[in-house]
Amino acid sequence: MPDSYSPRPEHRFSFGLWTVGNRGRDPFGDAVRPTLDPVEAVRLLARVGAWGVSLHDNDLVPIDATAAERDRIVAEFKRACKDHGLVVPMTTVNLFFDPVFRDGAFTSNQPGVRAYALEKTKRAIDLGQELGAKIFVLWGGREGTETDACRRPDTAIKRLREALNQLCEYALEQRYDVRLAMEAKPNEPRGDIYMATTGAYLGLIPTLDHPDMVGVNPEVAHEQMAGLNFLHVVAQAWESGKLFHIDLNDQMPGRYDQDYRFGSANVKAAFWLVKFLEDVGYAGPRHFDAHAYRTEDAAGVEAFARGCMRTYLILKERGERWNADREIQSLLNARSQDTASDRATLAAPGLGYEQLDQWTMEILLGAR
Ligand code: GLT
Ligand code: MN
Ligand code: MN
Repeated sequence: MPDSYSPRPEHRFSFGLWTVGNRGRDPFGDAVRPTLDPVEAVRLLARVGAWGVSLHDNDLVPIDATAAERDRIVAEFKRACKDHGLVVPMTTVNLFFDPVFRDGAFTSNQPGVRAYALEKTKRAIDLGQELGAKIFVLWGGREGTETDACRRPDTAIKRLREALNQLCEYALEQRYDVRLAMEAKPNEPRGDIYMATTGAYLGLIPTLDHPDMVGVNPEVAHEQMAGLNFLHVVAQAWESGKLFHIDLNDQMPGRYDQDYRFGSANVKAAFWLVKFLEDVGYAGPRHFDAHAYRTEDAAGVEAFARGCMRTYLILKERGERWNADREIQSLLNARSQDTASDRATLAAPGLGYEQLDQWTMEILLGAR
């Protein structure tokens, strides 16, 4: 039964093919779910009420496909999206799975690897344009080290900058309507990844030849892995006009990259995040980059996908309630008239944040 927490296209919820298609493989255990054909994934996403589907080049087209196979697969996928009313808001490139990328793609010491990575990425951008995607994500999961004996890290940064400049040049030459969104992660699969946090990318972007074309795609779990407050990361990206895309999921502190269902681990952090995105009017995709527990079958995967969106919408409604709560608003504004100029008067009153936080908890727990 649809209710007020049911997803609608205007909510702009999207999922990667790799998320609902995740087979539950981990470093210690094999797949527990069968391969999900991309067309099947589109059907599933339409059924649960998603608006968009995103993909890596090789989620759709196998890395060794012939040109004819590629065209057939892409045409079939486009038709499935059209038939089911799904859009492709974002695409990306897989620069981490194949052994050729074992020591990075754009930052590799082997010029042949760097050239191959650049070509593969250009083809992936072409594919994105064919599917109508205006955002192209780059996650440099293999751009890192286990030992820093391999290269000077500033060399890696220079190589990365060079690659991004060439990709922007390519998009401009082709007159493509696309912007790049850089995704950071501190580690995993590499011991250390060069661009460890979104803040690192926000520092790199102004040094590029076409900084306007490049922004960020922060992921909840990745910043939490680095021990950061994700809301503050997102706020900085937003405030500098660089929040091009966002990866929503969840994570317990101090763990490996868990990619849990959105809001399932840190409800309060998820609440502030949803409230922020809604309050500022973020208009981009609400993209879930997560996967179902390894214990799940197809029904569990569906419950996972529905749960991501439903939790978002519940938190959105709680945020509206918070904003409309008179007591909360008056407590929040209580000190904004404090214009006294002497230290003692300014330092005297308590700020009421214990009460404010408790009221927040009560809204979240359904008691207010
Ligand atoms: C991979 C990674 C994600 C990235 C994807 C984009 S792939 O699953 O864990 O965080 O967003 O390359
Ligand atoms: Mn991600
Ligand atoms: Mn992740």
